[in-house]
Amino acid sequence: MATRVAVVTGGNKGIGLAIVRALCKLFQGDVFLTARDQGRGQETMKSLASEGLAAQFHQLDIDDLKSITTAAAFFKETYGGVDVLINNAGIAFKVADPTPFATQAEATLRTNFFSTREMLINFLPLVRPGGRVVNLCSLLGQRVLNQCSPALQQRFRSDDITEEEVLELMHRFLDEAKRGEHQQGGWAESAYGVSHIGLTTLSMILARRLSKERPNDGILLNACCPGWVRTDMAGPKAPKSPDEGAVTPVYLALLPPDATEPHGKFVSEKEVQQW
Ligand code: NAP
Ligand code: DDD
Repeated sequence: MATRVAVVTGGNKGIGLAIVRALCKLFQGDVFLTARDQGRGQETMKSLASEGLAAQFHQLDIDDLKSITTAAAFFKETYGGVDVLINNAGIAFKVADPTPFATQAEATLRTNFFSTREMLINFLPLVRPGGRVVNLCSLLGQRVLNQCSPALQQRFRSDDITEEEVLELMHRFLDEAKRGEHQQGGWAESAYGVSHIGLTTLSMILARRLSKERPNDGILLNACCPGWVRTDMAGPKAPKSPDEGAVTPVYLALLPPDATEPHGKFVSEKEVQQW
């Protein structure tokens, strides 16, 4: 039988690193810590080794399509596929950051939505039967959706929204943000929140597509919130440690082979949430 393999993006620190640690202990197969910066990734690999944990490393910058396709080709050639994919890499501007909203919106949607979508486009075809895909999102996305116009809420919550429509809505948000008109357009004032509205909705669409196109493969794909976690992104006042933040993503990554759910859901504290 082929060696099983798990891939974590943004694994050099924070929740991603905690997920890699947990998988090293619990996943039966090879665990890949990926990082956009080779040096930061290798430094983290050294600290994992000093803890007696055996992860493997591959460079992966999700904002760089060549980096994504190179990594995908590596996993196809070396392992014949991927068994667990955790899309953890993400960015957030600090609340007090003076960068103009439109610039924040561009950068935040780029990584959290568009680049994560590129990961899914390139890696989903590699996911083997029984595979698990976990997209790190946030309850903040849900809160921000509640602050958007009823029309936007209706579209993002509808079962018939398509990938093309989500893309169109993300581009519309960016265009309106550039003109300073996003609030008139029905959006709330949070680029990070909108990026996660997009990624959570996309996760639901891709899960429906998997069920339709690969009905017998038993792949489970979900979005989740790790909670508010003490990391460089969220700061020292957050209540959860990175290991505690890793609990829900790791639970979804290790759903047992005979599990049929959750699939296409938004999960927090290991519980399916109303979207
Ligand atoms: P973090 O400490 O800032 O770590 C983010 C990780 O993502 C870093 O490894 C970073 O790499 C990586 N990254 C960013 N852009 C990347 C790119 N283009 N390609 C590859 N890697 C990239 O953040 P965190 O708190 O651990 O957050 C991890 C995920 O959980 C994010 O998606 C975040 O939105 C989500 N989340 C976090 C919280 C929270 O309270 N912390 C709550 C809800 C959701 P570098 O070190 O090279 O920058
Ligand atoms: O929950 C999350 O997603 C974290 C923690 C909560 C939080 O303070 N933020 C969102 N997260 C990442 S850090 C950025 C802040 C935040 O709310 N920023 C304002 C915004 O709308 O982006």
